Amino acid sequence: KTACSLPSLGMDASSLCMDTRHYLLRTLGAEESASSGNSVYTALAMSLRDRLIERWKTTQKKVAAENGKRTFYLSLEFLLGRTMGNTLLNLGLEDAARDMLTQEHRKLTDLLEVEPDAGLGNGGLGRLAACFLDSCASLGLPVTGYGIRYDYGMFRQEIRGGEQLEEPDHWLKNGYPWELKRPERVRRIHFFGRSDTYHDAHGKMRQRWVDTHDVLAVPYDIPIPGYRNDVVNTLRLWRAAATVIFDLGEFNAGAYPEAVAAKNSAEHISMVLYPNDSSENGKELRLRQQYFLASASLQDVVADWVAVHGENFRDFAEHHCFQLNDTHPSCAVPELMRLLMDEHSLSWQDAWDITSHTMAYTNHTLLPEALERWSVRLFRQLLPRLLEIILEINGRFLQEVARHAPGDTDLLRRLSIIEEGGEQMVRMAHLAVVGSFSVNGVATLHTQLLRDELFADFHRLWPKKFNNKTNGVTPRRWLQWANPGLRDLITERIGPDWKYDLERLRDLAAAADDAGFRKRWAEVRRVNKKRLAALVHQHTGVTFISEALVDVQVKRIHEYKRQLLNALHVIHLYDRIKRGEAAEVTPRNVLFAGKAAPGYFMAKRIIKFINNIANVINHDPDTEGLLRVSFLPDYRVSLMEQICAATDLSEQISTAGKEASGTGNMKFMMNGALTIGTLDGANIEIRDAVGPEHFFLFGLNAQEVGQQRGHYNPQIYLQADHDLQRVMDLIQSGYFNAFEPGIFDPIIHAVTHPQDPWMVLADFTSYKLKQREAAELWHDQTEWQRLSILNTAASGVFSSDRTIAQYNADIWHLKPLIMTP
Ligand code: DL6
Repeated sequence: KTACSLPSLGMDASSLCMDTRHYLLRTLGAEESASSGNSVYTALAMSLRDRLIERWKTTQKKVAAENGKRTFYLSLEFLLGRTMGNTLLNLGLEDAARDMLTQEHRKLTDLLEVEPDAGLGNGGLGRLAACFLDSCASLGLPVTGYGIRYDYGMFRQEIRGGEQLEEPDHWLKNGYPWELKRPERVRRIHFFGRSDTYHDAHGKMRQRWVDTHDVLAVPYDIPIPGYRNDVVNTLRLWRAAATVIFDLGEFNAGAYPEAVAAKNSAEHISMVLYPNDSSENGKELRLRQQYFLASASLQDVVADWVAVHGENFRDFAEHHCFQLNDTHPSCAVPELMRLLMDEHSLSWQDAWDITSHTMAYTNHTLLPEALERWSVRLFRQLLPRLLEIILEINGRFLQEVARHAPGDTDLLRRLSIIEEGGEQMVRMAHLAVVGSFSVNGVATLHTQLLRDELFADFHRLWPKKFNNKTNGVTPRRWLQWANPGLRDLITERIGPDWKYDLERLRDLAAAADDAGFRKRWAEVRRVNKKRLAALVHQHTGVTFISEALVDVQVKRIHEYKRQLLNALHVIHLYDRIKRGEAAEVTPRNVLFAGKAAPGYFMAKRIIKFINNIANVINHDPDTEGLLRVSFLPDYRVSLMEQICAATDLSEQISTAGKEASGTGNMKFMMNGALTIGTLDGANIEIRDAVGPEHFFLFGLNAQEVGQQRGHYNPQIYLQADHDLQRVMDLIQSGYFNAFEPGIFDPIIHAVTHPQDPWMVLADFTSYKLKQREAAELWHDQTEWQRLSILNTAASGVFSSDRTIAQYNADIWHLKPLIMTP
């Protein structure tokens, strides 16, 4: 019997107010009259966290009682952004919090701005993981996320003199009220040492990993609430810590820095997120991070199993699935083998049956430079026991292939997990494919290209392993939260059911022909655009033209995403204004944002190029009221929440076949933007959903891009388009770099070179013509708003709830939790 029991927490403004005051005054020790925004934010976060914890506990009890299958989503990145707004929305406490704060003469919007983004990811892949967690919880699926708690997330970007400067992102400096440290669940991770053969108590010859240098993995749990269903799942992030803080011998000898060297070196593992989006990181520390995550997470899951079932692993595979978010966590394959064989005495065959029936791999890129390979030499040094297991997996796999295709040594060479030739390398994608029962791409075209090109040999071997799961985004954050005006207008028109089933947005299509509704739709969008204009002005000094088309390309800066194509078009618009065609140019605000990987020279030069163009255009009086160009610094989740609600034209203009899916494209569509895009990634499915006549399609398709390879001649396109020639002449003349001679030569060289893999000039003319169509349509506001509504109405299929339901139906097979009140 307990001496006292706790009442359950109230979900109204006054309970929230009491608790927030309690934390503010009694826990944080703030002054009633002069508490800072940060203290109030923290106090409110703590009261919300209490409510999350209540539901978290019941969810955990339910999961344990049902003893069903569970999925573990392993990812080096979770790009959560801010958490308070999402928590208020999902718990249904938004109005209560607003009322409470109004009484205190504070605004919720101000308080929300206090929270730094948790930027533990680079871009699409990390944000997808965050959307998936929201959907899993909202669908009541028992899914746990496992990641790394980086001390420093994605760098903060500043723009100075048009160039990107990187600043460390110390997102934890004021503490993070959404996490709970779980010191009782610390795990020990091995590095270095050697593999040792020994005889166990039964005289059986076994392997063990000895003489290791160990690091501790300390878990921090973040609650992930579902949407109004009382389910709270877990995101468990690991932080690295030293096994011994101090070397007392060194310390006593006066060698103070040396005494803490081991601690520092251990803690480096979770110090910082590698900021490369689409290229290999290739550094030893990165491999340490990958193994650290895989080992800590698997040990955690295996320990839970052993606590209940002892050493009986017979049903383990039926109860677990590990979804690998790209190859980054694919050390999980040999690590699970190691744990089962070395630590729990299973035979190779039993361990392999379990491993290869629990691992599932998602591929997110076809770009060769992003496909991870680690040198065998590094593996041998850092993870000797793992390498031994990988080599054994490969040996057995190649024997199977040889039986299947006798004498085909070229096939063996192509399929091998170990790349031969130069320095031996471990191909992580091959390891993931061989070790998994499911391999999926993230959009129809991408999966097709995986089957036909990247993994063609594997696909011939195991056709059933391959499947598609087109990405999606959570409509809670990306529509309901980001666009409350639209949310309320939609609900007023079609009722609230769409909030639980986004496909119901279809019911909105009929409203596209209702003039009164269109007017209100346009009005909501106008308010959003004003808010975005204020933000752009605040951060760049650029004043947007009111009522003008808002044309947006925000995403990582990469040559394949072709911000350059957009920039060339902007110059073309400027050129038209300057040559006296101002009357034919539709007023337009062009917005760019995105970070370049710090070591990616061309991406950084593209940022400089865009900023210089913006500077020239915005200061030329001839462009007044016609064209504004801005580069918004430090693109991140919380900025996108404002941007996507205010965009008219969404730029999805990658070279066909290069963008695996894209997810920004979906966020824009959901919020009523029209898309100009190539037949790439999920654009194809967006166009199918909204109808081809409502999508501005241009450019070569993936097949044509493939056919041009080796024969591409940009000069042909240059000579065929007078406008393009003028654009290139203007750049070449130094018009945009008057005092910085030669700085854009690399850009000129890149787009005019026959080796340009991104074929920028090939698509310029069709892009220009489609842009003209879009600009003409803008003048017909009735039609534009109609198409805007139709875009939102057709966007239901891009909810990550649909994506997750498909993962569950085809790969995970989890039983949803039903929480009884
Ligand atoms: O699947 C999420 C996201 C896709 O939408 C993007 O198209 C794709 O570029 C991105 N991939 C990466 C590459 N990382 N790796 N490996 O971020 O994934």
